Amino acid sequence: MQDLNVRIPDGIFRRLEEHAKNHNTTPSEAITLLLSHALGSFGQRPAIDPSRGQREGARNDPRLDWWREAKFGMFIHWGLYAIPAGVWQGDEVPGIGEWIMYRAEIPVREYEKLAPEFNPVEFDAAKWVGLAKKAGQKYLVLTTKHHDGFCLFGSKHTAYNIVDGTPFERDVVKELADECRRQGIKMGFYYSQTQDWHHPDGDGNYWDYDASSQDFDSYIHDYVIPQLEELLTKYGPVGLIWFDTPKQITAKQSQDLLDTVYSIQPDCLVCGRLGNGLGDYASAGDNRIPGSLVELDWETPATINDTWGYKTNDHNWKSGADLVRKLVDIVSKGGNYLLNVGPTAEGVIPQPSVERLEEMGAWLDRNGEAIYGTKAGPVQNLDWCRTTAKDGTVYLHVYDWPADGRITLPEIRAKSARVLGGGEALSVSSDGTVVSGPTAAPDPIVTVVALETG
Ligand code: FHN
Repeated sequence: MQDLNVRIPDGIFRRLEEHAKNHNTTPSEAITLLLSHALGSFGQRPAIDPSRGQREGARNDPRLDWWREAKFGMFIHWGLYAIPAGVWQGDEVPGIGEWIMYRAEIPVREYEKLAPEFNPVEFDAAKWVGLAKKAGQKYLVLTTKHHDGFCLFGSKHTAYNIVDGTPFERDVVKELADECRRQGIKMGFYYSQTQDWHHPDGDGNYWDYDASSQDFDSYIHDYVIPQLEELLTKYGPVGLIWFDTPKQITAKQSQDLLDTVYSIQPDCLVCGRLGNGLGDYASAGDNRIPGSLVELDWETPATINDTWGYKTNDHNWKSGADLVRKLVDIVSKGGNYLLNVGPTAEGVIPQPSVERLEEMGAWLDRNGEAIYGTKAGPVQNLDWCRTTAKDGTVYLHVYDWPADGRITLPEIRAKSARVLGGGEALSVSSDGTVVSGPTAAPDPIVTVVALETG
């Protein structure tokens, strides 16, 4: 509750904790949800905005098969904002770290001075990709250009990039793309197509530029498209382009970007945040998990603490167990989880993120069979458990292990049951609806029981 800076009476806090537990969230998230209910805004904010949805025909498109199987990816927000890390001229700037230029209305000429300071000598692509692998993440999405306009790749269309504008002079997009290929992880590129606070014709910088004299269409056609062409021709096969915050982009401009991607790399996927309903898969709101099953290909992008770009003073880390439960919850409803890390200006992924990702990876080592390549499970809307399914097996992800060890599921007829992670075979009642196991939860985070039904 500290981040909200209000005192909550003990009784109410306990009820929030209970609500949080039942809804697989934290007390802070629970209060945000309750407040949004109270303010009547919840109904107007669906978890998946149709304009960031899935284009017609994509639901059965086999190009998405690798992504459907992957379920879990690593998001990386990295750029010049990692230098101020939430503090500008001695003052803490509230909000997410990568928005510091906007929140503090830092003039382009001032913010640009960060580039010659950017020298992430600790950056090691093999370490970052190795961490994603260890965490059980199957794809990685890097901010090649975020809203501040700074590019993490060498570009002939601006010198405001890591190769030409910093003492580091290394193309981290190339190093990461090569390393992903080496370690068998799909590489995706985040690219802010609408907001660009550095480009005179980009969206969002109202403190330096006068919107009425901007030429946004020229920015799209003479800058964004040529940069996309670079990203799609210089770094080998690209798994996906993760566009973001469509805002003023028109249907024609979104279509032009889509055509650019498909014409160069037909297999490259495009995230729903391209806008105008044209994405290959839908994108939920940040940190938003739909309340129930969604019949689309969709993804929740999410933070481990409360920021995407690194902030020195954000220590509000979700626990490893909470993150595992969020992954399970999302997968049980048919979605993917894209979980973010925000490396420091030196190029180091913060240790609390490393620890949590390793904890998730250890859980996935035991239980990955119930996550990768599965579909949403046949039983939804249970408090104590989530379900996923594949090939004649239903997986029960049990949050609250029953004290008597008996699990009853009238909707399912099991022929046999086993606990994942080397656990024992469980006995099944003759009608296949009751499974009996140990009285103590076999897995301290979430126990998965595989029911053979086929
Ligand atoms: O404005 C961005 C934000 O900085 C961050 O990149 C997130 C990640 O999903 N997307 C936008 C807000 O939704």
